[in-house]
Amino acid sequence: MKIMILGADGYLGWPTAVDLAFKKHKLMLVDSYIKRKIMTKMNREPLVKSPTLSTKVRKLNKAGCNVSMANIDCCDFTKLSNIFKKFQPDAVIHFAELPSAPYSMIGNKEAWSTLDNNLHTTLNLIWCVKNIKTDCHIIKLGTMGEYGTPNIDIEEGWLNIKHNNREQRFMYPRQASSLYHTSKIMDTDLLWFYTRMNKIKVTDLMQGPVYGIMNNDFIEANDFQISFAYDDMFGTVLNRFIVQAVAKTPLLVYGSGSQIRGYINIKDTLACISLALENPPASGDMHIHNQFTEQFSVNQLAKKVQKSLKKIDIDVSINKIKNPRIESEKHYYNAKNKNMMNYGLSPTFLNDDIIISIAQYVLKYKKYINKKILKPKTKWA
Ligand code: USQ
Repeated sequence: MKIMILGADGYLGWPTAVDLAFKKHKLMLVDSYIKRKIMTKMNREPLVKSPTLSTKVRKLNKAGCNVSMANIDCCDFTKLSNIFKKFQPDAVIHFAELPSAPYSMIGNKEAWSTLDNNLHTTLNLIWCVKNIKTDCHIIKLGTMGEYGTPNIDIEEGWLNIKHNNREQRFMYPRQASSLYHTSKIMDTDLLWFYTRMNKIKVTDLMQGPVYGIMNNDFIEANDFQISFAYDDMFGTVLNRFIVQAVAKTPLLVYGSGSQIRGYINIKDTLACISLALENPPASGDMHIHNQFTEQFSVNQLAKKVQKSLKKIDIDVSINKIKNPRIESEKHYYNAKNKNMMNYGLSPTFLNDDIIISIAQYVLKYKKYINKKILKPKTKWA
């Protein structure tokens, strides 16, 4: 297939590019490096720096892949549509969004940059598809956080409502607890609007917090490491706990630690993206899949990390600190995740070996850990 990846430089974009390049798809990688620039400006570098896409793409092509790249901002409609027109993709995987809840809550400027970037990139992509190639499949990385923590089971995207003896299928109610997550609700709404109006094909992958690293010969041989963030803005909780343990600092549990989320290993993220590519919706239809494999509370995650890392002589304590976020801590949480399993996903479950293998990766780069960026600095209120 001819596949465009928007946001191909990031934690998920780069591994996806490597995975699909070696599956012999023809790729066009797009990135403006906005996240790199923000991370550098805020002194929150990922654990290991990776070269920019041009160097990496050259090596991919030397290894027999068929990959091009464009360093453009998807917020620029003219530039995006020119590339889209030339490449004529069969599918576009859209990661080109600012992904940080804490960043979006710093102040007005950060709120606007999150909203502006995320809605602009999504709307421009939709316009490329509807004007240039309507049968192109849009795969957008959504987030489980769009649903929030409702007091009823979380279905996969849709809910049948019976009201005064009449029935209708609606989008499952969304109620997020950060501006970032709210921006994702808004772009979902844009996609659904144009699916109805212009008969485009959309898959929305409602993903939970991702953890882990990608073990890949090409990445390791060339030292093209993934963008593994562990800081308070861009790091997800399990990756942060493992870095905190390796740095011999306590695991920072926000609030009571009873918050429950659905988690996924990055290997399964890649598998889900391939499954989404293989199972496109019909024109005028929108698939929504909940993309996580297991539910944990933050306390359970912290205890798992503590117990597993004891096996490699890392002793770590757990610190409950005042929650910098405004989020429900004690809540019902039961989210469905059957769609991907029905497509054939065989889930990777979190166990001691996986936690130890991530810790061993972090240990290799221990000297780069910046302890100053571990504690949360953004308060929601
Ligand atoms: N948490 C801690 N300690 C930490 C960091 C987080 O206790 O050091 C807690 C948070 O309070 C929260 C939970 O862990 O209850 C998850 O936090 P997170 O930072 O791992 O995840 P979140 O901010 O929700 O965002 C991340 C990604 C985002 C993605 C989302 C999926 O940054 O791009 O959309 O996970 S989800 O959470 O399902 O919405």
